[in-house]
Amino acid sequence: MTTQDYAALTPETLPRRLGALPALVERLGPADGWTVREVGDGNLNLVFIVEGARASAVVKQALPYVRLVGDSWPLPLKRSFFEYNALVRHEARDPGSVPAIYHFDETQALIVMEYLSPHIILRQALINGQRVAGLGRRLGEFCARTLFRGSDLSLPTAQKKADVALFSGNVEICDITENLVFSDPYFAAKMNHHTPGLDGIVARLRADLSLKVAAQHLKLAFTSRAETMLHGDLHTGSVMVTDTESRVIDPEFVTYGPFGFDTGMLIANFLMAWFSQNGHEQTQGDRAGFKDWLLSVTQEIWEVFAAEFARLWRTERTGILYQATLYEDQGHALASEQALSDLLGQIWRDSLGFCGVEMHRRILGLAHNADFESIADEGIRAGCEARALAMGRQLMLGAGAIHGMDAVLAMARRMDGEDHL
Ligand code: SR1
Ligand code: MG
Repeated sequence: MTTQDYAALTPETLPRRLGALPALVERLGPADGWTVREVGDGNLNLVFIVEGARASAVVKQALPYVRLVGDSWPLPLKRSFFEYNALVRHEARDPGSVPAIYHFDETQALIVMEYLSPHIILRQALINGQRVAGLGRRLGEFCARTLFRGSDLSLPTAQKKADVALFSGNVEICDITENLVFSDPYFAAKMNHHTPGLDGIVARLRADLSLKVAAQHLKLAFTSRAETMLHGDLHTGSVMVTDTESRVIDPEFVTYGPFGFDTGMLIANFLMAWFSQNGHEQTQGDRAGFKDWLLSVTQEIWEVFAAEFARLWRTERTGILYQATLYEDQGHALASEQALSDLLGQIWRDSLGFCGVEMHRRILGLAHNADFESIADEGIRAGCEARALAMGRQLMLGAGAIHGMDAVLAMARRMDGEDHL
């Protein structure tokens, strides 16, 4: 097969084209009994739920262009290969954290995987005001395990270098992040859009030269510091949940980058969920308890991340960095603890910076999030977004002086009562 053999699936063609695939037939039963729905609501891909007599599965297929924009923006199918490889590594590094993979077809750029049911997208749950038990713990562990175990702290050096080389092929996807996250929000880029009432604060942010410099320092970190395998797009739309379970999906933005990128993106999306809650109230204050829960989850993500990262440092530090031969084996365990503390401090500061740019780009750039977009009243939406924009700026410019999540949450609470329009 060549790439010319690729054809996008439709609900009508899927049973005929995949009806002989053992990965599907053996699980679902014969294809003549399948019902197929296309449910993709993301920015890039087709997602089909295939229901058979015995079970169901998901078929995710890349499109050769950006779905959100259309075929004027081509995007290579190879991102499916990178996503598959990332999922395999996530499963190995944090078993049970991602959907089970049943089949991968590189030519058709499709992955057949477990249908998570009755899961919904976490972002929608947070808009609905639904709590998820164990969410902070699960996401904190996922970040620590995948980030630690994908790095030179853990991997044999040849394997880490091979993976850096492998994932460096995900060029066009990285280009999206490099432009949409780190540059476009800070000038009037063509595809940008924002809520009309934000014009004043947007003009102020784009005239803020320190902010532009901070954004480019962060971009330099993203492009040059190949510290670990990132999920690369770890927002609340990349997590599926029930009331008690959470799974991470959709790592097609995988690349090697700084430890703090995934944690920063994730924290940003919880803070945006929090700032958006005033727009989802039915009666004034009826989201107060839920907002407290959101901040407690944000805190738990970081606390669990740091604790699990430290546990792995003490028990699994088998890579080429900070070897035990230099520290513990010399009776210098205290120096190892100091190095760990320094590294966690660096990851914290990086996380705050990445958190800030993510908050900006979801409000000013091309790809917005439903937390804010689903607030019908533009005036209320603009107020919520303005607070998030102001907080993003403080995080980017003040990262070095914000010592701990308590300070971040206090800042969010304070800003929630302010008018930044
Ligand atoms: C053109 S793609 C826009 C965004 O969608 C993806 O989910 C990533 O977040 C990307 O930045
Ligand atoms: Mg995605």
